[in-house]
Amino acid sequence: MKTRPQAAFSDLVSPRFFLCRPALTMSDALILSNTQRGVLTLTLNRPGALNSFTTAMHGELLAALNAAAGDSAVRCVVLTGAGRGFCAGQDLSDPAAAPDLTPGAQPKDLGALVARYYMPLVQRLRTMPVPVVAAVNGVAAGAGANVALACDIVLAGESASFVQAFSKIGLIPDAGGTWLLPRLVGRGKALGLALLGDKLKAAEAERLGLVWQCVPDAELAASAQALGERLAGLPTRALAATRQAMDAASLMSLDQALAAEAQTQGQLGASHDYLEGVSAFFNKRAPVFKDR
Ligand code: T3D
Repeated sequence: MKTRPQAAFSDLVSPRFFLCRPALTMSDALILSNTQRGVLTLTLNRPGALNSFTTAMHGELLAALNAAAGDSAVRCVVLTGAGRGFCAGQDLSDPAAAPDLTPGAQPKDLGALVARYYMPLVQRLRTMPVPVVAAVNGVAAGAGANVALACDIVLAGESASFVQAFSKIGLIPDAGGTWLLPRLVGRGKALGLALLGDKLKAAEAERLGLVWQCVPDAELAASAQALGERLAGLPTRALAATRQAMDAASLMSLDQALAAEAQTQGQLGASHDYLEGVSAFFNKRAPVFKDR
């Protein structure tokens, strides 16, 4: 039997969520949800299959993210996994994706599956009106790794690892991997990771700049909550605009980026949070940001 350090996120998951959804029990829900002090923690909950994605889990995760996007009480989202893994990517046994191994059988349309499920998920993460933190509590493989890397800040427990598992089953990195990886670590390292599919440990991922910080496993849940609360206290609209501006600027000339910055600054300069930030600065008090 494998014994690995287990993140303590289950401690944060409130039974209240299940009580208000009588059709579900704790073990049925594929996404566990808990909000504390403006931080919504979403936990991928298929630990027996390392939280790999089924179409059903995709549906619940996207619904939870959409609900969070429309809920002004949520000022940061933390995404993590139940049990010893973060997410092993596509569930290779899900009927939607599993190849029919009978000779001559029609191949599954993986392109349609990726376009229907992974595209909207990554697009949703990159357009959330609040910051999104990935708290990677164990192995993150295939699309599971790239979903984590699509989040704004990635915290990794020291036993976490990242595997671009695609090449081992004859695929290319998806869920944004071809775009994200070279931007995070440069073309050379990105190709090395993608072609070889080796397991990258959390400490090395931090050294390469693939993740923000590697923390002791026992501290991951508390660190993610503390980081989430810090982000929740910042001017949310400006944070989302910062992500949007940086993503857009990566495809622009300097002149175009300067013009885009001026345009966005023009919008943010008319916000409550700008007035509040400047007022708090001159009055030497803590700001209270409200915009979403
Ligand atoms: O549909 C499409 O294919 C297009 C979309 C593609 C997106 C993708 O994500 S493609 C990449 C899919 N993911 C993988 O190829 C990763 C497969 N898993 C692994 O390589 C390893 O499991 C890990 C490196 C992630 C972890 O290894 P280890 O030794 O810690 O755990 P394990 O013993 O291999 O797995 C534990 C259990 O989870 C095991 O089940 P069992 O034997 O205890 O009943 C294993 O079968 C299951 N599991 C792990 N990954 C998946 C999975 N079951 C279904 N799908 C998985 N991806």
